[in-house]
Amino acid sequence: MDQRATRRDFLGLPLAVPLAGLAGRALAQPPAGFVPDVELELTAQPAEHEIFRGVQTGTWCYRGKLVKGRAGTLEDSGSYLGPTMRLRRGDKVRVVFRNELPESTIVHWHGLAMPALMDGHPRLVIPKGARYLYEFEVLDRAGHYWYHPHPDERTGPQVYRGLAGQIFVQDDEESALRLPSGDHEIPLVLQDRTFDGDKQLLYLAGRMEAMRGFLGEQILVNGTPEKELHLATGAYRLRLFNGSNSRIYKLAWSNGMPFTVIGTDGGLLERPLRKPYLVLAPAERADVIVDLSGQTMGTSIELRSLRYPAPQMMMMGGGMGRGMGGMGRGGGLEQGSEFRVLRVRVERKETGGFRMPARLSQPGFRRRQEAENAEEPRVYSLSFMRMQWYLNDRTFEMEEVEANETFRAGSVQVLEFRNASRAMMRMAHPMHVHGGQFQVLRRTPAAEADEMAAAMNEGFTDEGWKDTVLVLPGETVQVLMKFPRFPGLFLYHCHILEHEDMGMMRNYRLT
Ligand SMILES: [Cu+2]
Repeated sequence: MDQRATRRDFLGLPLAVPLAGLAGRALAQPPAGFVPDVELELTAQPAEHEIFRGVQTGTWCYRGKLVKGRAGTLEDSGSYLGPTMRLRRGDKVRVVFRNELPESTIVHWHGLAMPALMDGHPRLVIPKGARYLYEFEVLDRAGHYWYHPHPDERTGPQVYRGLAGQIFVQDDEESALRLPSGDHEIPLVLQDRTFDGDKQLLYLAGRMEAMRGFLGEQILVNGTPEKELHLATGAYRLRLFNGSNSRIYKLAWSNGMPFTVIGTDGGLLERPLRKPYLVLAPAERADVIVDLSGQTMGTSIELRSLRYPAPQMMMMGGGMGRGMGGMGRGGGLEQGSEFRVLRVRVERKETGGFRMPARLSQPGFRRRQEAENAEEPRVYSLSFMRMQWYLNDRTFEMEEVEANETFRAGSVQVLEFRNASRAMMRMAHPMHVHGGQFQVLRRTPAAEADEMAAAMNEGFTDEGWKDTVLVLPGETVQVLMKFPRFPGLFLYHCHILEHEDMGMMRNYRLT
């Protein structure tokens, strides 16, 4: 019996129920055994949003409704982004997801450990008009997670049109720190988009652009162009999240302030870290404190993305040194360009300071020796051949799993990603493993000196729990993955969404 059938029996109703035949029965007769603390309805649907003043832009978006749970569990994002979910560790969550898009989709909960059937694998997509019943417990630490679609070959365009939302998980360890909160805690979703003359979204121009990954000409923060924050002379907690399809940010403050980083993808660090700049690849998150208490009124500070050398694909038959960069529509904001992300204006006086705790959390790190394969990492190559990206020397097949892609559920394993892209096709790939978080054990730089590495190295936050790690051209990165205790099919893939859609994605199986 396949797992899906098992799940269906357990629930007493099919996972994907045609809307017409449901008549609300799923909600009226919740399955026994699972008593949710939080119950949500989530719908993906076409919509319109005012991104530019006075103009409606067509989008696809998530709409949410809180059926049961604490007030504040669901927060409108104020933009085309989906509602923000605020959950607590240990919450039992039920989500009745409804697809009202003109194509199939499914929801993935990025960074959270889930049973396989709750994880949004592409084989579980539902057609327009159908529902999918999610039931899961929040097992993860306090942290900044997110949700987005995960259909095969269509994740890039669906996320691009607006289908993404944030999840903040809280726990007692975090609450005890009394970090800046309320209007002093600011989520910042970084995305790049391209608009036509009517301010409608434009996506890829073709396969060449897909190989490089989509790069938009306009930076949006929380769905807004030219974002400004009007702040007081206090300390703020910024929850940064790169929601772009393929843009890598090298973030820095225009006045030279270092970043005080307190958390990564999988929650709080052990201790705060100082970084001169911060590298944020697609899907990565960073939790930072910015202390404006020493600033004078009227000060304006920019959060910028700094220039860095981004090796790019060379055109077949094109002259040496001619990058793919110029191939995109319009162009102007290539990977590695410098630009402003947002502006901070200090406008109010505030008394009472925030004291940074010396110790933030007990991350519960594992040691390499705890891995089943401590001395024999599983090796996965990231490679390019004949206009196609590969992972583990293969492309995605819906149910396919190779011998080196099978692990014992609940085990700790060393995985090694080798970015083997060669001279003509050197790109950095943000590698994401579903099912939970990992630690970065080791980065081995490319044999030859690499300009990109020199420009990026101080901006990685490898000291915390991660679910996505940027692997530079020629670099080898070893991670210590703590697999969930749930058996079944999960994914690992490049989080450049155009690479993922192209098949730079593979299954792994937990047994
Ligand atoms: Cu990639």
